[in-house]
Amino acid sequence: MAAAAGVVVANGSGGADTTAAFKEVYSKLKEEMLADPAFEFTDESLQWIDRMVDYNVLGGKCNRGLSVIDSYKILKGVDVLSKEETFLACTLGWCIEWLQAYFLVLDDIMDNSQTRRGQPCWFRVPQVGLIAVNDGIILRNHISRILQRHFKGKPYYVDLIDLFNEVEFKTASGQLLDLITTHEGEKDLSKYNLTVHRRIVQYKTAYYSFYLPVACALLLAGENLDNFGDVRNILVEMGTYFQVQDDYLDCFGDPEFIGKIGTDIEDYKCSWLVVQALERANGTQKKILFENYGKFDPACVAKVKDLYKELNLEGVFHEYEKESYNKLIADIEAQPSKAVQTVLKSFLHKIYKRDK
Ligand code: DMA
Ligand code: MG
Ligand code: MG
Ligand code: MG
Repeated sequence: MAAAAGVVVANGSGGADTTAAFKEVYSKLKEEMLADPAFEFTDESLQWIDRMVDYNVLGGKCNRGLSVIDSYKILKGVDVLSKEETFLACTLGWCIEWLQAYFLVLDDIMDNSQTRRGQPCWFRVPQVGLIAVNDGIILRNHISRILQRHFKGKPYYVDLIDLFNEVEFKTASGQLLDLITTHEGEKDLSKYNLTVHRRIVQYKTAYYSFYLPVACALLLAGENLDNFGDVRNILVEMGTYFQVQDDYLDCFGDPEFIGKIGTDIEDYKCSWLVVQALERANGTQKKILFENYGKFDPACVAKVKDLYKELNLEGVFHEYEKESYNKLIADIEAQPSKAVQTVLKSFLHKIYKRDK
């Protein structure tokens, strides 16, 4: 039942043709969701889903989704995919973007955030509020509907379902750690360290953002994921590096440019920055951190940010960024397959030194 998109992808990594084909598949998938025979839509529910899906699934960089197509081409060793292959790769890419939308809608409620992708968080939109919780559940269900419609009958269908389920479980468990760490022992900063941080970010970010796109491409290419443990470990490392960037941008990024206003200091998050600050602060500086971290008062937030600057955390981050990059490149070059090396390097180059 996999209808072709009508566009052949014929260029390199994330190019204009890939993006155009990808966008076209979005329209088709959304139309299918709005005509799902399992539900008798009313005019209102149809309009709601149409707007809700556009609002939350679109507007991001689509790095995760586009990586499925790029990775699949590299693994197959071709520049051009057939219409059918293009459609399937784009569809899996969109399933990841849908998964991301589902997590972000709920993450913004839990993190009490204001903006996302340059607009108010979905739950802040008038008349939405906590209906956003159910919208998150709908977005998750769309993924199962899309997979069933386009992949049921493929030899790798069960593996695909298992993959999405496992990655969703890991992410939700990471979100749990992220959220309970902030209350544990009533705001005790001395519990925050790199080990705690690492566990949180691997689960909440790395699996769905990095492992999942490549694993989707591997399944499309007919591979058995059990044979790619090393690749998985490298992607989890890359995802850790990506979340450190996210933590850095939460404080030092330009909200206008990154499209979201940081909340990590107010939310008492176990951010990479606070962990680094704790490792470097003297007694007086620690006192400032303990007294001001996790407070909504803008004056307290400003004191924490001033301390981060005093401790030169910008410099510490840039050093970390270089080291992570070099280590990842070395691990990637130790991989036996040239195609796998290219997949991993192309993903790394999409995020290295990102400012968004
Ligand atoms: C992101 O953590 C993790 C998921 C699963 C959405 P975060 O709250 O740091 O993300 P953001 O900075 O985008 O709100
Ligand atoms: Mg958040
Ligand atoms: Mg969060
Ligand atoms: Mg963040």
